[in-house]
Amino acid sequence: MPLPKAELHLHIEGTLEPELAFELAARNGVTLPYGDTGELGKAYEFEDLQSFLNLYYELMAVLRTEQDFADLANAYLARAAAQGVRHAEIFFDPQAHTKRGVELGTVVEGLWRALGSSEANHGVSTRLIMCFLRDDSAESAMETLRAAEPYLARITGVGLDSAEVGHPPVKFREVYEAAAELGLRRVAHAGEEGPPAYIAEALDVLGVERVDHGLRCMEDPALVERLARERVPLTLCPLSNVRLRTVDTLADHPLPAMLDAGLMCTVNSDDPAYFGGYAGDNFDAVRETLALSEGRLRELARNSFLASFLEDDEELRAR
Ligand code: ES4
Ligand code: ZN
Repeated sequence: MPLPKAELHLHIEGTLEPELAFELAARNGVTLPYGDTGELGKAYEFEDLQSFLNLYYELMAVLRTEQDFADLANAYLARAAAQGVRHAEIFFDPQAHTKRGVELGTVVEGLWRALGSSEANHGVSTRLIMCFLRDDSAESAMETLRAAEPYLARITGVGLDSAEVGHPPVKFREVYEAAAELGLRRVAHAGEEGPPAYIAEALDVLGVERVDHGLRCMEDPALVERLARERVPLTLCPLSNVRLRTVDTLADHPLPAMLDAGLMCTVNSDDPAYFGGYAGDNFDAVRETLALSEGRLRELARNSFLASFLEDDEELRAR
């Protein structure tokens, strides 16, 4: 039995497996610049975040209809459930779809076809978090927030993702203020490729409740001390860090040092179809390669529920 856990850092578009990409391409009459899954498979060797994002955005071309988004999310939920995920807080990138002419309503309603019945079908409770692309303008993010107002019953929070360096959190100050006024929870990617200062800025300027990645906090001892004292959850993604070369090898991952420093760490999968594993695979990898004790693994699983946006009663039922 895999350890029950919550997944807090998962981009639904990053769960698009090559087989499903080709199936949807055929269904929608979309031509991919790869002949078959074998040829596509060779494109999964990444240099850095941007080289991954290029493929991630390219393959999204196959996602066109509500049913495509429903099929994508159902495939993810089935895999997650098999690896012990009881609760998933799922990111999606509305601008990556609206800029291709796919309406926000198609994305949200399509995802909801799967998420709305996920507890019954997969035994996985869910939340939806809408991410703004930080390499697009703040104006575009604000328009996206306004366009999402009819769907806010289905959206728990906002996040910030895509190319980090050169796009500091402060760029989105007004957008996050408006999101807070709408009652939305707030998270942001910070300290993946960007400097530790972006982590402090995400907390102080955007008011985030969790930091996605946060890995580079380890370069700033005063920041580590603050994050530990304030019990700020960090949603780490070990296999992602290896594939995007944020760490040299998994054996070099700072997770054990982060736990020893008292940081509230969680282990997540980020873009599992691209980085070689789902939530359980990430747990297995750190257990084996970083030699984490059973106590540490239980701590990581417990943190995932404590750091989730579940209400207390739901959280107790999920774990
Ligand atoms: C992402 Cl790994 C990562 N970092 C930033 N933005 C993203 N969007 C999808 N995956
Ligand atoms: Zn991410």
